[in-house]
Amino acid sequence: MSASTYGVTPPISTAVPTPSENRLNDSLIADLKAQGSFETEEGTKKRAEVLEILQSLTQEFVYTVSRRKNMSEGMAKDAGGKIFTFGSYRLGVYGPGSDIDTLVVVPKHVSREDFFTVFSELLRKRPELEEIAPVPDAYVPIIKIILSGISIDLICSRVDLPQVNATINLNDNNLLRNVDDKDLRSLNGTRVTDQILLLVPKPTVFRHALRAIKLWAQRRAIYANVFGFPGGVAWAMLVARICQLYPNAVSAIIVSKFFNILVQWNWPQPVILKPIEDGPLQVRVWNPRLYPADRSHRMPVITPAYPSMCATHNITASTQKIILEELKRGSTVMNEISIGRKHWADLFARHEFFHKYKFYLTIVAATKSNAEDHLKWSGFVEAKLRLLVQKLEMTEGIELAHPYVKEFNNSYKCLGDSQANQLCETHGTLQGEEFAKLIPEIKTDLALSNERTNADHEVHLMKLYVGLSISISKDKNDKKLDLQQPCSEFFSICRGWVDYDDQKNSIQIKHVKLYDLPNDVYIEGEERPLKQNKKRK
Ligand code: 3AT
Ligand code: MN
Ligand code: MN
Repeated sequence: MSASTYGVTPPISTAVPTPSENRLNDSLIADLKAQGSFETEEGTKKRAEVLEILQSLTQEFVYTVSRRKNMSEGMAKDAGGKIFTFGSYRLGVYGPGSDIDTLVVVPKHVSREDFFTVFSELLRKRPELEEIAPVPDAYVPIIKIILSGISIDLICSRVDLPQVNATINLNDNNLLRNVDDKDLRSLNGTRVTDQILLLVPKPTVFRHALRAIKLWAQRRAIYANVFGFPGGVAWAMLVARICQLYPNAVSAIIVSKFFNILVQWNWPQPVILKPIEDGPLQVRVWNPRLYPADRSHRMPVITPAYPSMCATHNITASTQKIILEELKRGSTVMNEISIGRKHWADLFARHEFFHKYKFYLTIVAATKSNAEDHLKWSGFVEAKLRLLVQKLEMTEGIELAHPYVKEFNNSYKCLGDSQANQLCETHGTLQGEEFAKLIPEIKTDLALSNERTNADHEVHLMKLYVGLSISISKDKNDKKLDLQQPCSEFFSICRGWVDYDDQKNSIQIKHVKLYDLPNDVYIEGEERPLKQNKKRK
């Protein structure tokens, strides 16, 4: 196979590693180990065992449903059923805390409803099951479980076949015929991951480089699809593209080229791993010449499996600026690492989000009800945050609206309504943190909340942060920053949620100055920014 087999252009260089590049690579692997990136051998063995359980449960599931539909013993046995994985486990970049994303593929006479009833009953019978949370009405319907201590995301897809046997190949586009949208989305996770692995010249080089990039993106707080940054699949495709361009390079060189190339990339030129394919369905394939929405993608990274989609459509003007800044920083630090002036740990240094802005917005979504209701409400608000970011970045006087990539959750048992209201009122600030110390905090556990314990005076709070760079100059006194409009538009969107109940749900936005941020946004060992005592000019 010639090197140019991989990707849409010939490679940039087919050079093999020099001794010093090999040494640099060894130090990268050692650092990744030291940072806890790899799962232990026992952990990996346990994961394989759990997957074996899931495979046999899947066959039992298909068999049970088949028998109930009056199939003969033999036909029911032959109906099969097969599991596939996707996500970090399938890519081989999982750590000790990773879940296993698992797809259950079933023949046409087994329905999604069966998955949520029959399969979930089978799971509940297993002694290894520690938690189970089915979410049947999600965009991708899912059962989240913990089995033998391992988190597992289970999704299900039905294909238009009477039997699903061990040799089934999900890469066949014809398998997508006659499946509904939810099945298509479910199949897509595995199809995309499988394609990525087929499209890189050396999977192990790719994996180690991706581990490094994931660690870097997480530490720098630019890993979060829902908040307008690339997610796991997008980062994987970006690394894969670099691997195609340097087919013989070691992981450390891939990381270095990753920064150099992406910092200079001619966005919105898309990053693609192979020519975009046409296929047998009436579905949209990413095409900026045809669709104006696709033309608006700022840093498109396109999935390789039919139907190709843009994995980074959530990126906004602000998050693009932030990503490019980080790529620039990465490139600078990486050059210094290459000449021995800096270490890998410098590349992986923690972000300074809660140090670097003078003003922050705190978005607080509160639920006066049980934890389950809060999960739905806060999830909805979270998914809408990037719309607020987009409105803010179009507001005069705002240079940059920087969303933080993690939500904070707290739950309390209040004495009564007035305490509950005051709690919501002050949450998200230093002062609110003091007030909350008077109120007993409660642990929320989805397994417990399913039992619908008495939720009287329970208050669940989620807060999100957006850092603001403001560009109004001092001498233009007549212009004051006015955030009324973007905020009220955001409120309308949130309150338009189908299940919105103003007795239970609330949404607020607070302006918080740097020195008024609560302590819980800082991690252990991280010092709060200290107010300088110098006079302001
Ligand atoms: P971890 O090692 O598990 O942290 P990961 O890359 O496996 O990293 P996830 O398990 O969160 O990350 O996601 C795996 C895939 O599941 C990525 C994406 O294809 C799909 N996915 C995750 N969250 C969503 C979502 N909210 N909607 C649709 N697909 C999602
Ligand atoms: Mn995962
Ligand atoms: Mn997952």
